[in-house]
Amino acid sequence: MALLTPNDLININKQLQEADSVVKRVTGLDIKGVCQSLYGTSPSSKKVGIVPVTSGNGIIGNFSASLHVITQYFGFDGFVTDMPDVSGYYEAVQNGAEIILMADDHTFLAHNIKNGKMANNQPCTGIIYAEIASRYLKADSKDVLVMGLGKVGFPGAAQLVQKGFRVYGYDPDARLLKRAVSNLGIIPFDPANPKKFSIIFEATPCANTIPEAVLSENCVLSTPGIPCAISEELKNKYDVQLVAEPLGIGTVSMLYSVL
Ligand code: NAI
Ligand code: PYL
Ligand code: MG
Repeated sequence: MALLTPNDLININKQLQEADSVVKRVTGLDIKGVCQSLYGTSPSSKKVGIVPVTSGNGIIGNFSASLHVITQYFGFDGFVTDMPDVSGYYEAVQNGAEIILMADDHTFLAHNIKNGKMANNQPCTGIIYAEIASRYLKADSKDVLVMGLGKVGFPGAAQLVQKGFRVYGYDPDARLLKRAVSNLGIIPFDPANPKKFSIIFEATPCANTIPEAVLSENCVLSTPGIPCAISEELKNKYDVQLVAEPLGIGTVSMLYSVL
């Protein structure tokens, strides 16, 4: 998995506010509203223990602090433990945490220890970014382009198929493209034979993955992918509604999914 850097997380509160205002413009709902509608849950100030994890590449500067900001932003009662790892988990539970948030290099989980529900960041991120894209108020058709069909992109594509969209998908990994075609019934997208879309969902770890030929004026590009899928120049040229944020949207999707 591509790991975040401390730089990605600078001023997460401002990044969240900006993302929230784009989501409102695109869908008519704020991020909380999308989560409520998606999961049918709403938070009642749940206590969330955030446990730093030192294994593998270790602690990412700003990661736990950003999760703290994110929990507060969305109305949860978050706290970061003083100790990391097993001692941190123990500390979180001792201090009344109802939900645990913790991540190593492979898995970022939310575990509601009261009701037993558990969420993984990758599918929860794919599902909410796809859901936001699917709610675009000015969409001109039910056609959606999905770029990247990996651990985030596949569940996002599944969400769009389930909602009745005509999903075109592309991944340079032929195995993953084949899996999405046979399991989800998506239409393989051929970059050499492009068409325009008003809704695009992207989930890759690469920059500039969106060819100019697929962009329609004022299209929505909903993308958790880091780095960003589109250049500033193309974004401005087509007046793209860009939903992109490094951690908070995926995290709140996890939290709502375990309530
Ligand atoms: P993954 O490695 O499972 O999937 C990425 C897929 O993108 C691969 O299958 C790869 O073949 C494909 N790909 C590469 N270049 C492409 C191109 N030009 N066009 C189409 N597909 C292309 O990675 P995963 O876990 O799905 O993560 C995707 C991205 O999302 C990463 O950058 C990750 O850091 C980011 N992410 C962001 C989150 C957020 O909250 N913003 C949360 C979780 C992940
Ligand atoms: C959750 C993000 C989204 C993109 N990549 C994922 C990532 O960076 N995962 C690693 C998280 C490690 C956190 C570290 C800490 O500070 O506790 N162990
Ligand atoms: Mg996010």
